[in-house]
Amino acid sequence: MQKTAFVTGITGQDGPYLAKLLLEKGYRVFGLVPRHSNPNFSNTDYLGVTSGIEFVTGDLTDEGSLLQLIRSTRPDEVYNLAAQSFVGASWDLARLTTEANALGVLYLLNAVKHHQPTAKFYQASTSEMFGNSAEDGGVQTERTPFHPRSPYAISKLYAYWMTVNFRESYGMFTANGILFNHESPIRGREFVTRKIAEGVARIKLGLEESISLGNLDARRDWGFAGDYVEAMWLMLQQSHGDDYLVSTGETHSVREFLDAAFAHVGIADWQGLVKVDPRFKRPAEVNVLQGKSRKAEERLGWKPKVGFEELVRMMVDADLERQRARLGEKAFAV
Ligand code: NAP
Ligand code: F7E
Repeated sequence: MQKTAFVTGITGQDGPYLAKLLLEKGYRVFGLVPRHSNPNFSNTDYLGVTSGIEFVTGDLTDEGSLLQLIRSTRPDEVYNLAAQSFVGASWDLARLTTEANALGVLYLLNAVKHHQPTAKFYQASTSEMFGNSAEDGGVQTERTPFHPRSPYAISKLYAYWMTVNFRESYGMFTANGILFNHESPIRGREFVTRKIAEGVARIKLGLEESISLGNLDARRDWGFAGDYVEAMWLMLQQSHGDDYLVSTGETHSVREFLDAAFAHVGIADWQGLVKVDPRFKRPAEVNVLQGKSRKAEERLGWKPKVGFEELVRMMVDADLERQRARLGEKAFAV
C-alpha cells in the first residue's frame, strides 16, 4: 500500500529534502504552500522534486484550511516543517512568529486529531529552545533544561510541549525532532552560513567587496539538511512517538565558518573582507550550541554523514555555480 505524507514548509529548506526522500521511498507527497501572489518553487526545483509533489494551498494560521486539508488528503504521516524560522526577525515579528509557530501547531494537531487520529505527527523542534542552558560540560542532550532566548524559541517551546501533550492526552503518535542547525545549498539567504557562502562566492568573482555580519564568536553545531530529514523519517517509523535530539556533536564559531569558506576559494587573509555591523547582532544571543544525539544513534540508527568542512565546501561551490550562471546569463543578454 502506498503511504501518504502531508508536509508543511515544502518550499523552505527542509521540505524539499524531505520530499525527495519520501518520493524515493514511493510515498504520495502533499505539500502545503501558503498563498502568495508569486509562489516560489526554486528550492523544490533545485532538488528536482516539484513535479512529484501535489501542492495544496493553506496556512498554519488558518485552522479551517488545515481541517479541510487533513480530511481530504488522509495522510499516514504529517511532517510539520512550516514556521517563521528566522530567529533574528522574531523580535520584530513576535506575534506573527507566535501565531505560526505556536498556535499553528495546535491547529494542525487538532486537525489531525479530528480527521486522521492514526496519522504519525512530526514536529520541527529546535536546539534554540535550550538557549544558553547546558549540562554535561556545555553539551546539550534531551535532558538539558530549556531556557529560550528569543520569541522564536519561545514559540517553538509551546509547540514542543503541545506535541508531547497530544501524545500524553490522546494517545496520538507524535514526535519532536530537536534539531540543531542544519544547512545546505538551498538554505535561506539571510541565515549566516548561506550569507557567508554567497558572500564568499561573490567576492571571489569580483562582484562584491565585503560581507557584513553580526556576532562572529557565536558557536553552532552545523549539520547537513539532507542527513537530518532522514532522522525525521526514522522517528515516524518507530512503534511509538518520542522526542529525539539530532546534531553532529561538533561546534564551530561563525569565524571558523568564515575561515573554511574563504580557504576553499584560496583566500587566507579575509579579515579586511568582513565588516561587523551591529544591525546583525541580536538582543539576546545563544552563545554556544553543541548536541549529543546518542538517543537518535542508538534507537534510530541515525548518524550524520556530511562533516563541517564538506558542508562548507558544498555550500560555497553551489553559490559559485549560481553566481557564474547569473554572469553567463548577463553576458548572453548583452
Ligand atoms: P525555512 O526554510 O524558513 O522554511 C519555512 C517554510 O515554512 C517555508 O516553506 C514557508 O513558506 C513556510 N511557512 C511559513 N509560515 C507559514 C504559514 N503561516 N503557513 C504555512 N507555511 C508557512 O525553514 P527550514 O530551515 O526548512 O526549517 C524547517 C523547520 O525546522 C522550521 O519549522 C524551523 O523552525 C525548524 N528548524 C530548522 C532548523 C534549521 O537549522 N534549518 C533547526 C531546527 C528547527 P513561504 O516560504 O512560502 O513563506
Ligand atoms: O545564526 C550569528 C547569529 O541565523 C547563527 C534557524 O534555522 O537554527 C537557525 O537559527 C548564528 C547566530 O541561525 C550573522 O547571531 C552572526 O548566533 O544562521 P542563523 P540560528 O539563529 O542559529 C536554529 C536551530 C533554528 O531553529 C532556526 O530556525 O550566527 N550571526 N552574524 C549571524 N546570523 C545571521 N543570520 N546573520 C548575520 O549576519
